[in-house]
Amino acid sequence: MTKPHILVARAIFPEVLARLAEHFEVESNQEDEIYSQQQLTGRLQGKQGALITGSARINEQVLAAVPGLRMVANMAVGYDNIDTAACERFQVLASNTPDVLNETTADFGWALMMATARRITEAEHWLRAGKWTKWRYDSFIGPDLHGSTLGIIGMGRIGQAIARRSTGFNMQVLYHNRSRLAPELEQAANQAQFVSKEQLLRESDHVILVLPYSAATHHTIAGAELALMKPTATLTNIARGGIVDDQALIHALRNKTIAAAGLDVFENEPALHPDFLGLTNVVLTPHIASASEKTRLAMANCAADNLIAGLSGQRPPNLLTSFPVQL
Ligand code: 8YV
Repeated sequence: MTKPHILVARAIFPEVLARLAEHFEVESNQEDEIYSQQQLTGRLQGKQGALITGSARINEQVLAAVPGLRMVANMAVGYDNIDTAACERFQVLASNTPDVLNETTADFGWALMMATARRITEAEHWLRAGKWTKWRYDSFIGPDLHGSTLGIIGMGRIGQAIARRSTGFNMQVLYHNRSRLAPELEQAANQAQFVSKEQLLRESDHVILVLPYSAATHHTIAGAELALMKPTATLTNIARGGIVDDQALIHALRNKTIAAAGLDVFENEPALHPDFLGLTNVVLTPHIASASEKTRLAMANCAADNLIAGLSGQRPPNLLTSFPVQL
């Protein structure tokens, strides 16, 4: 029996590529070229499956141009790059990689939130520039984390992992979510309290965004929302850039209507709004929240597991589409 042909659209761990090669004829992009949509469509010709990341957009146009495609496996939990409704119409299976990255991403959310509140990168840049000539009582002072109120917008599995970590900091946790969690999950999430977005923004000292991106969550945080926040508050975004209106955030940071922001994701990443670079009260990282060796390997293997299952007629463990899986 001939093996199905797949595209691995970005560079991945060689051991995962070797695993895939046992099941498939693999065309891989180990040079890690960023394909345009046109190049992606060209590379997908003759392929039954693809392992992709957030940089590949699977939409109506791509699906219409690749009639033989049967499955796309995203190496990410967020799948705003995949039009799942179009996948349903074209009967192309789609999967993501939930759970394997929860704890690593929660760790990073804390790291970014702490660096933001305690001005770690700003202080380091100052030190490296040779400006440290004396200690001052008010050098790089910022808000405390311990004993403060943490506001989590998006209380899925990663949000809950962030909340659990807050017990050691003796924080009160507020959350806002599409729906309220079951009481036992709220209890486990440091007794998190379900509140409106407005109450959360008004009362939190540190707000962290962990919600999925969609048309419904586009600019969840824009000018009106930033205006509700305390001038001493921080905002951390580890979700997707489009959840925050960059222009409004830059305005708030510049005018110090909020204290600081920590951003791992941006509206047009990897191109970020140039004004962020001129601000000292923002910590900027290049979309690395899931970047521990163990987790990235687990994500790649999870995407591979899904693809292997789907293209052999079995139900992929992390299926996003609802039509029946067939060979
Ligand atoms: C990925 C992420 O590294 O899982 C997600 O949704 O944002 C990250 O963990 C990135 O999207 C690569 O596809």
